[in-house]
Amino acid sequence: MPTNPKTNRTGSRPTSRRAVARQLPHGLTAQQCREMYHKMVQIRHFEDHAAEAYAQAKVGGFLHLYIGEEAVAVGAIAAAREDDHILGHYRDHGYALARGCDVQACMAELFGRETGICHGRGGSMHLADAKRHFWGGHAIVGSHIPIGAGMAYAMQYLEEPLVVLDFFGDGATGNGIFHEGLNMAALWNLPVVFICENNLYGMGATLAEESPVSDMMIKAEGYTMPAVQCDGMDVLSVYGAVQQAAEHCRSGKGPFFVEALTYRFRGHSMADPELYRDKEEVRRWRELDPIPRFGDFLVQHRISSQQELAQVNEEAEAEMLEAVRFADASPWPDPSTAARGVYANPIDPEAAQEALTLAADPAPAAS
Ligand SMILES: Cc1ncc(C[n+]2csc(CCOP(=O)(O)OP(=O)(O)O)c2C)c(N)n1
Ligand SMILES: [Mg+2]
Repeated sequence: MPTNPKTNRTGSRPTSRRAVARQLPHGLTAQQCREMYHKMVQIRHFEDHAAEAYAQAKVGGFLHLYIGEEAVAVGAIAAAREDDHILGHYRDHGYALARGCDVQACMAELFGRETGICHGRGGSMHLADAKRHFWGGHAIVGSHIPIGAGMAYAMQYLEEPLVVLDFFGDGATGNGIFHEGLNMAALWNLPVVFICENNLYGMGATLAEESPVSDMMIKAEGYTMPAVQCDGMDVLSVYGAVQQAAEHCRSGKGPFFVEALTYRFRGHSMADPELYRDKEEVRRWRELDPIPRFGDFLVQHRISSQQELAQVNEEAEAEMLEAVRFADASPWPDPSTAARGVYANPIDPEAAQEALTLAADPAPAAS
């Protein structure tokens, strides 16, 4: 047998990076995989720093961490078009960063600064970025489910080939508004992917305490909506499920329900002492951490080396340190602008005063 350095012992060529990439699932390229890993790492580091800043009283209001669930936002949003619409609940840092929102502007928003992505008016629960078609960040559980259906109706009406990804938790499926949203979406055949993050808890309530069924996808059946369950700790599983769902919606077949089985490693919010679950359960789920798991996949498929993964982590850390510095140094919003952005067409204060005066002192009735 010739001793060609380009051949292995049995004479066949060693698999090249390109050849391995061709075998990737769901038609993904190696570059897309690297980007998904990068996004998950970015979110993890962002939230570690957000938690630290919260403990230093730099972040006002509530702070709900997405740590452990990164594969859901990243896999789902990577499977959508860049201009598809995104809505989510208050655990929203992952959606924003997965969609490519500016890291510094997101951090400054948590710090309540004028340079924040919503000029410091929204805080952690209300990140939004209209130019990236990311419509928030909703604090009222389930409130954005019919809003997502409404946006999907607009896409259908305007004949835009866009779909809506609407993320919510298992807890939201007990709200009336969830059923109204799914009902309307099914009746009107709307292009919306409902993505339920089943993380086993709604605040301190376990799944068994909050829902008569443990599989949330069963709830879609009542609306004749196709549904799949995916492994929310595996970015590839989420990608595949949402790719299928988005294709279905885009081809005019109506809504689709995706249930991602996931787990939050931290409490409901930073104010949660976590008395409702034991540490052993958390430890077992931490073993499924989506980031090292996908890192192993990248190394095994020779998409990235261990050194490259370490570099991604180092760069994300440096990026977040810079984001915290930026947020700290940013100015507070001017209090006189507090009402700006509350209404799309702000009420003219003089006209409002005139209307109030007239209402208080009506003209005498004609005799
Ligand atoms: C309409 C409404 N009811 C109650 C609350 C208080 N609340 C905030 S988060 C939450 C739990 C929601 O759990 P889930 O939907 O599973 O999302 P997760 O926090 O697990 O991501 C509740 C009850 C609220 N914000 N809105
Ligand atoms: Mg939940």
